[in-house]
Order: sequence, then structure tokens, then C-alpha cells
Amino acid sequence: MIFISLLLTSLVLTCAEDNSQGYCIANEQSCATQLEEEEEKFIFYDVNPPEGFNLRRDVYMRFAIMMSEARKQGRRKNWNLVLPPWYNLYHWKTADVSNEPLPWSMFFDVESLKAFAPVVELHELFSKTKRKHFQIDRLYVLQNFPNAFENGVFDDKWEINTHCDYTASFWGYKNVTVKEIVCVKFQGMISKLWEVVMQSSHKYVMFAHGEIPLHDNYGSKSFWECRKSMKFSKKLIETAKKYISENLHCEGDICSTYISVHWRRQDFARARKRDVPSIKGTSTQIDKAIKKHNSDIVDVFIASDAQYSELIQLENQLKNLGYRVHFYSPTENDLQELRDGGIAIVDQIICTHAAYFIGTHESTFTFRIQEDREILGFESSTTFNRLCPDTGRCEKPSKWTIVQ
Ligand SMILES: Nc1nc2c(ncn2[C@@H]2O[C@H](COP(=O)(O)OP(=O)(O)O)[C@@H](O)[C@H]2O)c(=O)[nH]1
Ligand SMILES: [Mg+2]
Repeated sequence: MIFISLLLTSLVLTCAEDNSQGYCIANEQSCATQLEEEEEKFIFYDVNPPEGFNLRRDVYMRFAIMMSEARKQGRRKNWNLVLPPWYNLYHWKTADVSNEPLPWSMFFDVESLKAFAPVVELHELFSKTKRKHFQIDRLYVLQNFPNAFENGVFDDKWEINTHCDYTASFWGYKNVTVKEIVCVKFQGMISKLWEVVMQSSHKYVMFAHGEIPLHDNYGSKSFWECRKSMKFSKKLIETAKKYISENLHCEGDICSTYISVHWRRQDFARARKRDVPSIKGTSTQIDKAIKKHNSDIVDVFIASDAQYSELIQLENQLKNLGYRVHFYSPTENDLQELRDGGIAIVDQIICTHAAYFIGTHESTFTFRIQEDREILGFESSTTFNRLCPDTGRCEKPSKWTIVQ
């Protein structure tokens, strides 16, 4: 573990040096023109290590929209976004599939991502530069301001900080290093990050804690355009569609033959007891929802991170109520090929196509399913449903409906 603390003096020197190397005010036209004529440049980012796959997908969207919006305005045309490899994710527990950094093409249709924003996989950059050792010029470690509502208001702002603790790690690549680390307190919209980027004329700039900047406009038209471009890889779509066809008897995109449930357990069952039901409460709620939506449905698909013993209990209870219960159980071969990340996506795709979906409150895994259902054109009432706790308040889920 490398802990880096930076001294104010070195930062002052760095900034002074940058001023002489082409520092300019980000919004000035002369500045934009001057820089855009330059060589290609790259923004790297990373996310707080414990964050899961589906929050990371949202962080990607913030950066991708930032790149795409700048280009739409005819600016920053020489800047590209490097897709951070998927590495060492906290929830990916299958021990025997090797823990190597995975490219985005394992999970997504990268050509579709590229049609929305100027993105490149890290391995593409390695082969472009033909270097054995890759050095990032400057890494900004983003931090929250200690008090987000100073003087009672939430302002968009950033400020260089004197120090921060940061464990330098580059997706397991030992041949990636960084020349200089700068700590930055940041809050507000991601487009403001351009001001930080334009602090220097470096070619390779990275942000750690990319989850700190927020969407400029959550749920906007650009948001949905970006979201639509996040198509899954062909392999994952084919695997899910084959499962649906063979087990749930549906060939199209909008199925009427089954309902799906995202039953988030693990940390949610431990730490969010007030938001999630017991096993018994889960089966009762599923039964009620089916009777209300379409009592002819007998097939229930469950996506879950629950332990095997919990799944069996839920399955038995639903069977006793007369339902056929389905789980996607990958073979050893599937697991080797798709990895934990791909298996979770297959679960998501199967949930997406169901006649009716019930999710888990405040799970980003659930949110991503709801978005895909919006994109496919499901009636919102079949999508924005949640499992409630056995007792107490059950807040209605927020409806993030599509904007065309
Ligand atoms: N296969 C599978 N994995 C799941 C399911 N629910 C959660 N997980 C795993 O747990 C992780 C949860 O983290 P995240 O994606 O951040 O979603 P959130 O924590 O529910 O907001 C997922 O990325 C999956 O790896 C599920 O229904 N099926
Ligand atoms: Mg999470």
C-alpha cells in the first residue's frame, strides 16, 4: 500500500509551472481552439473500490456524457475517455475464476459505446502507444468537501487540497504508474471537471473517486441517449435470450409469460432491514403482485445474490403457492466464460423482458433493469415496483421514465 501525502509547497510549484506551460481559462474560446489543435489526449478515471458494478455503470455515464456534450459544443475534440478495466470487484466472489482486469467488451458492445462518446479500452491505448511502461501524467484524487452545504447552499466548486490519502492502484497493472498526484476537493456537476482537466497541458490525466462529480442533468435526453448506447455484449444477450426461450417460453422482447423479481440479499438483508422483507414476506408479496397483475402467470424468475439455502426456502414457499420458480444457474463453463459480472447481467436481461418486474429498494442493480425496461417500452406500472419490508413504511419507488 502506498500512502501519498502531498505538501502545499510542491503543489504551488506545480501550478506555477503549468501556468507557463499553457494554462488558460477553461471557458475562453482562444483557449479551446489552442488546445483542440493539439495531439490526442486521454482522461482516465477510477471509482471508490467498494462500489459495485451497477453504480460504476452510472459513473461511466457521467464521464461519457461529459465527453459527448463537449464535442457537441465543438470543444475538447482531442480528448478521449479511457474505459477503466473491471478489476477486483468486491461482489465478484467466485474464487477460481482468475482475477485479471477485464475489458468492457466482456460485458458491453463497445462499438455502441463509441458511437455515443469518444471512448477507448485501456488495452487499445497500450497497443496504440506500443509502450511497455505507461505513465499517467497527473492523477487528481477527488475528495468531498467536509461540509457540502457551506453557508446553507450547495455550490458547484473545486479546490486544490494540501493532502489526501490514496492507495495508488491501476487495475492490477504493475506497468502503469503516475508522475504526479494532486488532491482536489470537488462538488457539483461533472462538466465542471473540465476546469480541472484544463489546469495543465498534459496528455494523460486521471481522476480517482470518479463517483464524486454528479450528472449535469440526470434523466435528460442525453442521459437516455447514453443509456441506450450501453448495450450488452452479443454473447450475454444470446445467453439470456436462449434461457428465456427454453425456460420461460417467450421469443420476443416484451414477454407476457413470466414475472421477474430482483431479490437483493447479502449486505441489503443485513444492513437495510427496514427496506427488505423476510423470505416469507417476499413470497407473499410476489403472490399478491401476480394475482393483481395477471393471475394466469405461473412462472416466476428470481434474480438474486442470496445464499443457496435462502433461495431454496423462497423456492419452496412459492412452489407451495402453485408457482414454477426459475433461477439462472450457470454451468462451470458459463462461469469461466461469462464471469460473475456476466452472470449478473444475464440475470438482469432475463428480469428486463418479464411481463412484470419487482425490484429491491435503492439497489442500482434494480435501477439498471428498470432503465432497460423503459427503453424497451414497457408500461411504467409493470416496472417501478419494489419489495416492501414486512412491517413499517414502504416508500413508493421513484419513476425515472424515459425521455425521447
Ligand atoms: N447474479 C446476480 N448477482 C447479483 C444480484 N444482485 C446483486 N448481485 C451482485 O451484487 C452486486 C451488487 O452491487 P451493485 O451492482 O452495486 O448493486 P447494488 O449494490 O444492489 O446497488 C452486483 O454487481 C452483482 O455482482 C442478482 O440478482 N444476481
Ligand atoms: Mg452497490
